[in-house]
Amino acid sequence: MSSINYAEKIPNNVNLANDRTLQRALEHWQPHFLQWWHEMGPTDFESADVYLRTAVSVDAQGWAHYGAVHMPDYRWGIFLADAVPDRKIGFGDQMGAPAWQQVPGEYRSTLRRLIVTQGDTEPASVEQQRMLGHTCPSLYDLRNLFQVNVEEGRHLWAMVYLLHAYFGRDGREEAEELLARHSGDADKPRILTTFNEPMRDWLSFFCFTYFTDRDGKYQLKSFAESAFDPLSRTCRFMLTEEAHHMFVGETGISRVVKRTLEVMKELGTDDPARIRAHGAIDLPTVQRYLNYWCSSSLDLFGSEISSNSATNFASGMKGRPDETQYEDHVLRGKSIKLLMPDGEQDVPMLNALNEVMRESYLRDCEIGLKRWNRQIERAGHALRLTLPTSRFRRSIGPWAGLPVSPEGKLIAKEEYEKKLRAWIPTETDQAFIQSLMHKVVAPGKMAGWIAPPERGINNLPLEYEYVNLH
Ligand code: BYC
Repeated sequence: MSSINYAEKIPNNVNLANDRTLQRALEHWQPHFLQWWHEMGPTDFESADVYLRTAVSVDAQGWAHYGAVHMPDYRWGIFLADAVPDRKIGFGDQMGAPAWQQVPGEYRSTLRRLIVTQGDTEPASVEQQRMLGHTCPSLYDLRNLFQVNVEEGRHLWAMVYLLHAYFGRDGREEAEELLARHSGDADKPRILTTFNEPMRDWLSFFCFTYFTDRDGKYQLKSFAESAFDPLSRTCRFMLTEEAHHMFVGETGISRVVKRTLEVMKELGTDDPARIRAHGAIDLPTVQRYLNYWCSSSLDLFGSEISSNSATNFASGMKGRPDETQYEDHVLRGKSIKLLMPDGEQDVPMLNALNEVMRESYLRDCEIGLKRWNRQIERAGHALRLTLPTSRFRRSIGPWAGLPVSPEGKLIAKEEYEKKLRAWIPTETDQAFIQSLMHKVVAPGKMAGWIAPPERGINNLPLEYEYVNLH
C-alpha cells in the first residue's frame, strides 16, 4: 500500500518528489488555488478551528485523521487508490487489453474534456455553498458543511493532478481555467447546469448533497472503471470521501422530517400554515425542494440519446457504475426501447447509456425516500414523499422544455405552468425557508426547524465544539 508523504508542500502518494517538473508546475498552481479558496470559499471562517478529517492513507480502514484545523491550512493533496497489478480494460471494444498508463493520442481531447467537466463541479459546489456558514443550524452542521467544502477542494486537486501530469500545456491551462470560471457568473459560468444554481438555504444544501453529490457518486463510479488507469485510481479514492457528503444530505433531510413530525404531533395538525407558524417546514414544502433538486440533477446525466456516451464507452474511457454487475461489457448490437416525446424508440444501447445510468441513479435515490417515508408512516400520516420521473422539468435532452408532470405525463403547457407552483418551491416558500435561516452556534444547540442528529462526529458527543469560532 502506498503511504502519503506529508512532509512535502503538496501531500501526495504519487511520488511527486521524483518528478521535479510536475512538482514545480503543481507548486505554481497551489497559491492560485489558495487565493481562489480565500476569495470564493466559505466566507469569514478562515480563523475558525474546524474539527475536520484529513485523508492520511488510502487504506479503507483508518484512511483519515481527525483534528482541529484552520481551513486555509487544510492539507489538500493528491491521493490515488493503490494500483491493481496488471489491470485490464473491463469493457468496450478494447476489453481485455492492458489498462492505459498514458493517454492514447486519439482520446486525448475527449478525456481532457471529461476530466475538466468533472473538475469544474468541485470548486463550483464550494462557490455555491460559500454563504451558508452564516445561517448554520448548529455547530455540527457547520462542521459538516466545511468538511464537504474542503473535500470538494481536494477533489479539484485530484483532477488538476491528472491535467498537469498527463495533458501537458493544455492541461495546465485548463487547471487555471478551473479557478477562473465561477458558479452563476454571467460571463464565465461553471460548465454544468446545476452548478450555476444559487444555494441560499440549508434545505437546498441537504437536497444538493443528497441528489447532486449522488450524481457525483455515479460519475465517479463510471470513471473508476475507466481504461485510463490514473483516472480510475483517482476516482476510486474520491468515492471514499463522497459517501459522507451523501450522508450529510440523507440525514439532513431525515432530521428536517423528524422535526416536522414532532411539531405536527405537538399541534395535532398537518396544516402547513400552522406548522410554519411553529417554525418547522411542512412536508409539502420538503416535497417541492426534493422535486427541484432531483430534477436539476437529472440533467447532469446528459441527453437520453448521446453519441458521446457511445464513444466514451466503446473506447473504454467511461464505463457504467459497477461494470462487473453486467453480463455484456461490449454492447455492440444491443438496443433498448426508450420513451421519447413522440413515442417509444429503439435506441442502440451504446447511445442510451446516459439514460441507463439516470434510471439506476433514480433507483439509488429511492433509498432515502424509503427511510423518510418510514418515519412519516410510523408517525401515522398518509402523505408519502416521492421522486419526480426522469422526464420532469428537464433542460437537457429530448424532454427539455416540455410540459411533463412529476409523474411523467405530457400535459398542456398552460396546465403545466399553473401547476408548477405546486411542484417546485415558490417565491413564498423560499422566503419562508429563508426566514428560518439563523445561525445557531452554541455547542449542542439546534435550530428549531431541524432535529438533532443521532450521534456526533467520530464518536464525539453532540455537545462537542465542532467549530471553535474564537
Ligand atoms: N449542463 O451527449 P450529451 C460531482 C453538454 S457531479 C450543461 O447530452 P454526454 C459533484 C455536454 O457537456 C459529477 N451541459 O451528454 C457533485 C456536451 O457538451 P460538449 C460531475 C450539459 O456528453 C456535487 C453536450 O451537452 N461529473 O462530481 O454524453 C458536488 C452534449 O452532451 C449537461 C461529470 O459530469 C448539463 N447538465 O454526458 C461536487 C462527469 N449535460 O462536450 C461535485 C464528466 C450535457 O458537446 N462529464 N451537457 O461541449 C460527463 O461524463 C459528461 O460530460 C456528462 C454529459 C455526463 C455531463
